[in-house]
Amino acid sequence: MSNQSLEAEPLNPRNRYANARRNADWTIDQNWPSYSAQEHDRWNRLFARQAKLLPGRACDAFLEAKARLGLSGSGIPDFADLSEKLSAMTGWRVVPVAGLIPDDAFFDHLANRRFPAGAFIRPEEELDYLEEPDVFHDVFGHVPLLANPVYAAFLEAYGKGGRRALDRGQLHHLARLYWYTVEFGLMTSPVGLRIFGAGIMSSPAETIFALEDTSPNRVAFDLERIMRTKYLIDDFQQTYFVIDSFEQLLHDCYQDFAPLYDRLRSAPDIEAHALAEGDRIIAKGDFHYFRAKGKAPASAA
Ligand code: HBI
Ligand code: FE
Repeated sequence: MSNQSLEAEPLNPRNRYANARRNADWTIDQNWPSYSAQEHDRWNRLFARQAKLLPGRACDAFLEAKARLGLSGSGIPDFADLSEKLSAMTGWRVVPVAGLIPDDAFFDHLANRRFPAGAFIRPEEELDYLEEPDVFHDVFGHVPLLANPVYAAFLEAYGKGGRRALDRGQLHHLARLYWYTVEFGLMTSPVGLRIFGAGIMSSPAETIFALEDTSPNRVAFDLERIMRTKYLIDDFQQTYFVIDSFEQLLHDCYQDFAPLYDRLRSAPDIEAHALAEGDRIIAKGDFHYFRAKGKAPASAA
């Protein structure tokens, strides 16, 4: 090996799409043939782990859609193929991006039923937790529910609402709605609580924690309360919110947000661990997990 190659900047192992040429709408070429056997194998291992854990824990709509879309443990999906199947169901397509994209571009895609999904797969050393959404978080975690017509309508409405929130400078309020539903939402079922949030769905540890641990609060969904609630991005949630159905989620969000945003301007934020006046409490957390990490707030439990 010449010493020249020793100095060469190693390809960004974390995300080999980071410097990919991108389109004006921030999409890139997934270049599906470029995935290595190691990258496909990593997808397969992540998939197999969740496929074993999720029956009895993921909501039926997710499990049914995952099967209907043919998502399997046989390699990273080709977004073009996946989009053909998905668009025939609800008109949604999956478009490849290199990582997080600007808010306005993100919302514009959602408002047009295009889900921006990271094309890279996490490196081996980040198998269990990663900051930025990779192909497993986005395609395994988020995409299946886009095959559900009611959830599909909700996410399109979220995209349209996102552009309005940006114009009002209140994106942080709307981002909480996304965080506590699309990313970390739970739902009731006749046989107990079930997962629908992608951040939980794609994480083996949080799949168990969100449903079975006594540490977090679990509170019934309330739109205005959620939009006042702060969240942590680097650990499990201290409070999970629970919807009864996607119909309820769509119905509760199908309102003129203007008066809501006006009230929110003057409403104090609610801490991630706190219970609030009017909460319909499903489970009050004992915070032992957070206390053990020295993260339990003084006033919690
Ligand atoms: N970009 N690729 C990608 N994925 C996201 O989930 C994402 C994003 N940009 C902005 C964003 N999310 C959030 O700021 C909004 O949900 C508020
Ligand atoms: Fe996500």
